Amino acid sequence: MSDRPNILVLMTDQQRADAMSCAGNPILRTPAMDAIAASGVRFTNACASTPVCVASRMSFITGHRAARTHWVDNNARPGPVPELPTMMSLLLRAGYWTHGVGKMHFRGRSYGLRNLLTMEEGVAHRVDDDYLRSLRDAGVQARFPKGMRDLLYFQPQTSGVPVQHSASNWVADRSVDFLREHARYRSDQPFFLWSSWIAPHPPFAPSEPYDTLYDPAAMPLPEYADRPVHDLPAALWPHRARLDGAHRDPDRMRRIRALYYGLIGQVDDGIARIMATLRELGLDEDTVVLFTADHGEMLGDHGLSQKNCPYEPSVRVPLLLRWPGRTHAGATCDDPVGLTDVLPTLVDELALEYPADQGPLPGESLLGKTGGGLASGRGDYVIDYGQGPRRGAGRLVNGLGSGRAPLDRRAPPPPQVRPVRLRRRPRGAVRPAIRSARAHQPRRRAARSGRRVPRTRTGMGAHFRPGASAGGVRLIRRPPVPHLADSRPRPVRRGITRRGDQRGAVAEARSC
Ligand SMILES: [Ca+2]
Repeated sequence: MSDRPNILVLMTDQQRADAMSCAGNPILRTPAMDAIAASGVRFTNACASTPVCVASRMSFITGHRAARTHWVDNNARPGPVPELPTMMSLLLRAGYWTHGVGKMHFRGRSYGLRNLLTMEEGVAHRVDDDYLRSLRDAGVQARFPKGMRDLLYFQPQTSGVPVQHSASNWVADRSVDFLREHARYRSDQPFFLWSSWIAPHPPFAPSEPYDTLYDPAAMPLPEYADRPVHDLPAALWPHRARLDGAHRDPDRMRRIRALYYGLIGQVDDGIARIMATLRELGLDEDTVVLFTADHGEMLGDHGLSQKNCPYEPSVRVPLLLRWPGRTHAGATCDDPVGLTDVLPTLVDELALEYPADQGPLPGESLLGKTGGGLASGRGDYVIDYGQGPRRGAGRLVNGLGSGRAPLDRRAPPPPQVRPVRLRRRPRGAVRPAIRSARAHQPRRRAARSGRRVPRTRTGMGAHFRPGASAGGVRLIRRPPVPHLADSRPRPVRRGITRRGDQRGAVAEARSC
């Protein structure tokens, strides 16, 4: 192992921590992921720094929490954009050839990737999507190559794209291409390759034959799927609606889970090909391999879907690390760790120069102990959750194993997770949210004008950025949005008849 090993990051989108056979899943078969775990260390209590796509990925590449990155959700842009170093920019400066393939969830900036082959799921990315261009070049006719969204988002689907042209195969194929090209032309230079799949993110639409890889009849039903909606925190009510009633439809829920597992199975086959290529090229003993996901998936637990909530299926992620010469084969580590610990691991192990004025990093090396683990004996891992002015911080407590248990939260608890009181209005479940949104209208106007206003009773419906300090809240003036500031008449989009539908479509697109 050289002092400048290659780095291979394998990332899925929305894969639960229990969705690997090496994590004890009795149904799912993931031999390639298992092989990485068997040759390295598996972290059993790993979680995203925040259970939201873009915010999690930004914390992953910068090593900082959301309050520092200013990415708190899937906002198209953050507040003030800090020029934080990323793991790619640090490695690029250290002489690495940095290359990305697949879904990054950022565009317009490379964040230190020298080359990037894009495959994004959102409509806005089609103009510069390398995967879609490859379909066009191959003559593949597919109207929904990444599955149908909107009203069919949580309907079981089978992709119309042949498996050899499918999105998951494309990530593996382009990763294999990169490895061969690099070994041929740049063998004297270490590489950083980030292979990133959209799967198993919904729509659950694997190509044949992965749509029948698992028998729906063998699938377990979600945990606590019959949880009453009024028992959920108000912030999670929209998630119940987005599941489209699937949690009350056992057949559909089993089918969804079978397709979810099928998507993971296809990713696993791709990982097997990438790892086989590493061995074929003689690079496997000089390449660090990290496998993880940006967050989990509720998959019907608590009657909820996707992520964006502080429950374990949403927050916990798989995390495997194979560092030849450093990790012990087949080791497991129960330390509460997270995605913000990855960059400090690279900084420590590779002696990367991290700018002193950008620190300190909140995480620490995953290899602080021999064989894998933190040197500090950390008792919990703090996550960020919520989007209002009183965003909460949660702690993943070591040893939590139940799929039902929510995370511990630091005092004061965020309003989103307080019990919902509906004694006076048992039928008015939507009214508190409506009142809350109205209550924040003056706050929004005040924020635009830069005035400081007292905090209201609830944080629902607010769009203020969090403060930099953990205990305080700082209102940051939102920059004007150009298309809203423009008073000229907007062109009418034909085919969409109601404004409400447009809002729904926007919300759908932003929720990926
Ligand atoms: Ca995601």
